[in-house]
Amino acid sequence: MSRDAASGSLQRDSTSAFAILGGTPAFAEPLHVGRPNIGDRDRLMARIDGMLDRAWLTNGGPLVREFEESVARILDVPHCVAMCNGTVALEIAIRAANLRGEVIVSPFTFVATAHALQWQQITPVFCDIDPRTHNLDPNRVEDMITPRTTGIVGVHLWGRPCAIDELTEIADRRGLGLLFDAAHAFGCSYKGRMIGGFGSAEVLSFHATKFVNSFEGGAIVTNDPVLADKARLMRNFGFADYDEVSYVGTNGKMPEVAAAMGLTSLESRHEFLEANRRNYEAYRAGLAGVDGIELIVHDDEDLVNLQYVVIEVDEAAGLSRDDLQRVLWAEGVLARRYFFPGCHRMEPYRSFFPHAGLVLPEAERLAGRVLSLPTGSAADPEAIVVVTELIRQALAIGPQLRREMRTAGKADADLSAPWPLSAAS
Ligand code: T4K
Repeated sequence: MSRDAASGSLQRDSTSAFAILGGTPAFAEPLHVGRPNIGDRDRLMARIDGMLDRAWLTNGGPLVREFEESVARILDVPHCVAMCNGTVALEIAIRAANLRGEVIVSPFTFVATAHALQWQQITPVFCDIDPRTHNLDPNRVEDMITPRTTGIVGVHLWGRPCAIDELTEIADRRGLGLLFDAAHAFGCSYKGRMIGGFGSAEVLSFHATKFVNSFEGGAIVTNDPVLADKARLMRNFGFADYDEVSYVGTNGKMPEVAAAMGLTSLESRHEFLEANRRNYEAYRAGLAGVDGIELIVHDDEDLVNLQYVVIEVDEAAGLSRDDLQRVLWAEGVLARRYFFPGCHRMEPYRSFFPHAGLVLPEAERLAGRVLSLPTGSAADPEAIVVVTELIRQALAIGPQLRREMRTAGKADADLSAPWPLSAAS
């Protein structure tokens, strides 16, 4: 943090005080979205020591089995099949659930959800979202069903559950498979039941940036023993025995070192949640009453992990989302436009469906408004107060700031990765 930010005297009451127009940045080091939650290092190192002593590094080792049992217990689901990452877990779940042809999915998600289908020559059919939940709008799903449709993949974006009851009813009535991408939803619940037990299967991500992480990792969780067995075989090349292969398979195995991190991370999940809650409340307090900014909310009845803090920026208040992002980046706050511009505007989908945007008005609108802000156990609460002050003060003089950014040639500043991705300092 710079000296004025650290002393709590952040003053951005004139346009020239903002770093984008020549002022001193609030943060000397970039403040990232997605800084990993690191659990107890001693516990991690002890597990890694044990792994090295056993000389059992992957292929169904004891740490992976313990991790699977722990996840299954926490989510109250009978089967957990750990994988090397969430994307491969999605691919395997899609194959194990026998989805083919066309599958209905939200365009407003990380591109992995769509890619996991397309990778297997299944066409993702993008269906518009509900602007209140950011998730698939069940009222639009039926319009997208064709004779080639075999399933629906819902995404619990930001850990907020999909319209699970409605999607289940549609899938059952129309004879479709139903999977959920629960990459954001570990530890979240829906109507008193843990996310993980809905649809034919749900898919988790334990990527470094997730609430609970195993460096890289993922899992399929399901109530269906047949699907779980299939997924177990598929993640290990289809091997049912030393010399017998029963399905086409891949290498989706989670290594022991990842499970060591996953188990350690699970042990600290209550502390991670506490940090996320503290941060979320600081954002809520700091952004209250700021015209043009809406912080996404969660249902009080549900369990949450609060791993994403997302605001919607209404351009009518004077600054567009991109203007605000440029202002924040100049200050060292690396807010992210998750999930701009929407999968349908990424390749290969934009070439396949160049006019998809016409039937996705809500996804298009939302992709222009959202901004994810730093949180997690690595985010210093004082830093969050500074971030909210920056936003508040920028919006207070929004139209003037925007005009002067234009005059200074800063309104088009590049929003591609500003720091080397491999060396996020
Ligand atoms: N479905 C959904 C809905 C998902 O969101 C995701 C993944 C998946 C499926 C697929 O699951 P995985 O196959 O990944 O298990 C990041 C993550 O890589 C990705 O896991 C996540 N969603 C997505 C939302 O975010 P990028 O391309 O934005 O990552 P990157 O490299 O820009 O990192 C984000 C920020 O995190 C950086 O600004 C710095 C910080 N960071 C990152 C890493 C890896 C660190 O500080 N330390 C680190 O080690 O995708």
